[in-house]
Amino acid sequence: MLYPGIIRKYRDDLPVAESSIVTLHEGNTPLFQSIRLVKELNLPIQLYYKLEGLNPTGSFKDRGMTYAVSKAHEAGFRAVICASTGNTSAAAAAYASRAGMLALVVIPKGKVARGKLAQAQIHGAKVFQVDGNFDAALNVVKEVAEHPKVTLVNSINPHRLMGQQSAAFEIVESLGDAPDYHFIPVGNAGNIVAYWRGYKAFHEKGLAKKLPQMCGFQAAGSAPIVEGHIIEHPETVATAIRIGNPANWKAAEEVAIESQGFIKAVTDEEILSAYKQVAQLDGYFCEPASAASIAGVIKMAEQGFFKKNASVVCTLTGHGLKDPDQAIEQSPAPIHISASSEELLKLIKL
Ligand code: AN7
Repeated sequence: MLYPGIIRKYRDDLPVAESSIVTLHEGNTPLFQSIRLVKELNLPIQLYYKLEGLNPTGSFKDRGMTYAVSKAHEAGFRAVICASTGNTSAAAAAYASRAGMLALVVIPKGKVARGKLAQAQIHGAKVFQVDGNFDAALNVVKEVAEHPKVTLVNSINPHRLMGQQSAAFEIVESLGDAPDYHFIPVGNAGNIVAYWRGYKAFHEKGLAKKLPQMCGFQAAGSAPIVEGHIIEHPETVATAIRIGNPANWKAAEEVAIESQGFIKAVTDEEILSAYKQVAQLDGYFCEPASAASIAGVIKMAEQGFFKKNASVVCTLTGHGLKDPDQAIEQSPAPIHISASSEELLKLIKL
């Protein structure tokens, strides 16, 4: 049978008229077990990556966007609008094109990874850039969304988080239960809230016996929740989570408390190190923001945090190809040789 996307898979949780469903068959992403990274770093855990970069537009945003755009289509809106550090705009543009709607996108100038901008553009979104960060862009779109033909598809839109819960459902289906710990990057803090709601919903239905501790990670230069105040000028190489005033701040703090987890920070150095390690040891290329979750696992393991053999899921939120410039910057330049095998063989040790 053709996999139908999350709305048709979880029909009771995501109500919308059948004729309004806008899907790119998102979801059903693999849960992929770390073999070499856990071994090399001596991590005493069963570590799984939820590969959200394998969604149709290359990030977890597709789960929320299929539902938000379907509901917008059902309600008869002409256009969707979002502010974005990149992935939301890529997903909004793709789903709007599928729905025959207009996507309006407002981004912080110069701070959106190239792959994401390319996606918004090729799907035909109208892309605007502002001098200022994500938070400034969000203020603009909130005002435009007051227009009767336009609706907001940032994660303030409750349909987004309802769709994103589906990732937690899938994890429980894959493992047969919730994991002991769930590690996740935090930007606007919507995803951590969505996962928790998803785990709780399956727990209440008796489909999961336990609930995970939710462990969120912000980038140290953009860590308003950790520092307890708005960051006026957030900075981090992980541009996806370069957010100084998260939309779901309060709700995320409640999740950390209720799940007996926490929200902490990892430095750009730790993020980039994890980014390279998962690519070079486990063969998976995620974007820098996604690696914040793995950096968090490594950091907590160093502090002896985990009980032995605990199951840990890390959400790898977006594909590495989203941000090719960062990958190239983190790697040695290609070695120039004359077109000869001899010269190549002289330069390597086998
Ligand atoms: C790869 O696209 O906010 O904590 O505008 O793209 O739910 O915000 C992206 C966020 C993590 C943080 N990883 O998730 C946007 C945007 C990646 C992301 C996050 C984002 P939230």
